[in-house]
Amino acid sequence: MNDHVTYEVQDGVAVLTISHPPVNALSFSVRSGLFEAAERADADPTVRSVLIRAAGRTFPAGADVREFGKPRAKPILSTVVARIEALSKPVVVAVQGTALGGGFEVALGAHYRLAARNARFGLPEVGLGVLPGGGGTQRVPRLVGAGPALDLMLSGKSISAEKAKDLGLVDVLVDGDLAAEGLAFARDLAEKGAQPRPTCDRREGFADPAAYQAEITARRAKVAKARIEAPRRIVDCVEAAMLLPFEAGIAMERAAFDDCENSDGARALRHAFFAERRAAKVPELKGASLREVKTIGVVGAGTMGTGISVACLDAGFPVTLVERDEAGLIRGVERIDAIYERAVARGRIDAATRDARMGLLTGTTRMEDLGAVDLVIEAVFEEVSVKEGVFAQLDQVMKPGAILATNTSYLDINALAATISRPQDVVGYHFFSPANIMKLLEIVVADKTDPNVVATGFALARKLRKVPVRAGVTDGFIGNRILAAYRLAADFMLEDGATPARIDAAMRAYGFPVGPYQVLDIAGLDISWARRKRLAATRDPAHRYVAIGDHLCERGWFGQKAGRGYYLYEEGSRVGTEDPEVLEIIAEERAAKGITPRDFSAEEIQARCLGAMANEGARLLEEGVALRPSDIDVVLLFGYGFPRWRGGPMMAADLRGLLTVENELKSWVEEAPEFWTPAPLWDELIKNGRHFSDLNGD
Ligand code: 3H9
Repeated sequence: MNDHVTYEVQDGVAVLTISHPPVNALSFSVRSGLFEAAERADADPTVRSVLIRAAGRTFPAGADVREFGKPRAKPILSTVVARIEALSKPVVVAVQGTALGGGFEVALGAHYRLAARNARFGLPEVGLGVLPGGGGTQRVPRLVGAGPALDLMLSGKSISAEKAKDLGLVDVLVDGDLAAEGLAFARDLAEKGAQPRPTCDRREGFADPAAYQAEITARRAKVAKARIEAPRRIVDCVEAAMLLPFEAGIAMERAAFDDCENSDGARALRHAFFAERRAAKVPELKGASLREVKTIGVVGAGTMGTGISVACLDAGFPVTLVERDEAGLIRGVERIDAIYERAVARGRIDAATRDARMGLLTGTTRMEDLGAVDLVIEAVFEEVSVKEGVFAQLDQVMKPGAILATNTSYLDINALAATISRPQDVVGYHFFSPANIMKLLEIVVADKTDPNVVATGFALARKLRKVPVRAGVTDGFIGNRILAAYRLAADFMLEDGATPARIDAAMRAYGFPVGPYQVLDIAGLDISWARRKRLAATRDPAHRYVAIGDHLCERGWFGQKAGRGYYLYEEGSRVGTEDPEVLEIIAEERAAKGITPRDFSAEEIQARCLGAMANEGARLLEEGVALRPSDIDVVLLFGYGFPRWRGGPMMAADLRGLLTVENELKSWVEEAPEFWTPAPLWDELIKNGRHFSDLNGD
């Protein structure tokens, strides 16, 4: 029919094959091809039944998300699905891979569904801030009822083909040749004189109307406070499926989809989806020849070293873990063992998997044992002299061509690399704690890092199931530079009249799981104190400096682990309460600087924190530390709890309006010119009517 949908007739079966790599997304050409092919099959007197299948690795993984937010060319998906469903001959689909979103909806338009046993089905639209828009909200409940339908649509999680069959969404599981089985099934249907079996006419899912309605009521309560609109609209549509005629339900779904598609939340979530994938595309990949990484060494068996080891073991790498002394090594191995024990206890892995992974771990106190490994990740104490010592030792023992990655959060990797004979092999891998769980991996490229080493890092990150982002060398790389700006903006407000609790509440209201002072208390105030002390010598005395955190640290109030920090913690409690003595310290600091305290609304707190982050992001772009604005967003989304439905600080600035944000920054300049002065990039974008997203380069 066109390049993306072919039509052929075999043994009286019209075979419609979708071919639109890589994931057979249902873009305009696929939709129109399917529509025309359905018409043709209906009209062709030699055709007695129809098979819809997909070439390549997967049945369509959904609508083409790149078309979202733009006028959609007709036929729209729900028209295509309705056309397939209305065919006067039985229609069979054969599903392999992941039938997601619109792909699943196409399958629901068919009359019979075959699936490869390892196929998966899902309705992930909610993760993009929308709802199934190809009739899914009306057809799935007809087959399975409200509960399972809402599980699929509200969680966005996919289910196995077996589960789909148990629920009644799939008719037959296929172990052998799917295309051949599909063809045979369609031919058999024709021979038996089977009739179309449109899903829109089915009512199995409505068998118990009271239970259906009870499910709706319960879910409606659950999603009442959702931060995006889609979950509420999903519940409304599923309710309508039982109460309204099919066509009216479809119209309601359409209207809800349109509303959600153009919301800020959906735009931000789409941005996050593509930003994550874009981040993996770095210039070093072009023409790279990857270095082989089959074995990994980790130096340092503290929290980071053990977490990194688990991440590597989970990916199937043999890991040699090095610690200075026997006692430290034993503690480290015990920590790893405890992580796996917990995973078994929670049913995430079985005992055999744990044993296999622990079997890949070798502990040692001898650096020479790293002589044969392909990659060493150094995760020792964050102190230049300690790291330099380890680097010198590694330089002696590592084989030529092995990669030396440092898990520093702040230190100058160029300087570190310059201390050894092979700076080209040195790269930064900035993991986030807990390193076996947190998705983000900043890959820090030093001046002399060999591009092949960078490319190898990106390939490895995929194996470790991390989201890698390229960063240049600077104090704190991307994430901690933005974090420092965020905290400074918060500290200024603290000094000017806000309280930790007020700032934290405002940022939680924005969507962060915890506020900046809660994070400091959890992470330990001593870490950022060490950084401030390190930078003290080079700090310009004219720059505004807030010493409140230092005063807490001087008292040993390092946060939760010390029982007090910005908040007070009852013995063993992780929930802090406001500490009058901290408020006293803040008041004294204000008095010493002659500041008259004033109120800050939640909106102002949010605007200042976000403005500071975006401005720092603009500086990182100007300095070339970040390749593109969306990389900064990915770092904040995957490493710092930035709410995904806000898209990240750069996207949030785009959505708010660059001129608005820049004007706010300008209005605060007098308070701390070195901090609040907008980076020149703001003006450059604004005067050309551009946004940060225009710099993402696709
Ligand atoms: C929907 O269906 C709405 C309907 O109900 C109603 C409509 C009216 N569109 O992830 P990968 C690209 S909403 C466009 O690296 P994997 C992706 O960007 C949709 N492009 O592979 C990448 O491009 P590039 C509901 C898409 O093997 C390439 O394909 N569906 C889409 O790790 C490979 O992707 C979803 O939300 C798309 N839908 O994972 C499913 N999907 O190479 C979204 C992928 O240029 N997709 N691309 O960077 C996924 O979850 C994963 O891609 C999948 C494969 C699991 C399928």
